[in-house]
Amino acid sequence: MSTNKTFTMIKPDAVANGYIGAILNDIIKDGFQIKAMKYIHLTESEAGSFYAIHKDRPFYSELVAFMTSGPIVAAILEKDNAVESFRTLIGATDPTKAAEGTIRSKYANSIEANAVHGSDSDANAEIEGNFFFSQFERF
Ligand code: DGI
Repeated sequence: MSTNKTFTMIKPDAVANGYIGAILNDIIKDGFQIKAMKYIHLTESEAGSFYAIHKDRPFYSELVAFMTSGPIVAAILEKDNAVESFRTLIGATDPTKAAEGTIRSKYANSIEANAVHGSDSDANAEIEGNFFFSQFERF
């Protein structure tokens, strides 16, 4: 994956609250193109592997439980400067600290149930996109 790609998930809270359409609309209106997308319910093992980087943090088991509590939408997105641009669009991890108008400020409930994931580096965008999608699932 080149540097104009990022990876996102619409998390179980936002899916359960009916925000899939609104969030995708915000993403597309901001100039991102969807290169791959799927609607899935992660297993504990899949969520545990995806968040393995956080396995020593105190909230790891709660995070895995939350991410397996319902279906998610996973997607690869393309735009110039995608990683940074998407982090700006979603806002801070804690929605009470997220700038007004950002996706997390509009749709998130808490620091854990924070509506969306966005890769934090080009290297992680590639790893995360490869975790979910084969080459035949990309456009
Ligand atoms: O890159 P981010 O998703 O903005 O944030 P991160 O990489 O620091 O953390 C990954 C996810 O872990 C985050 O989206 C929600 C969860 N998380 C982060 N900090 C906390 C947390 N969950 C709980 N319960 N408490 C935290 O302090």
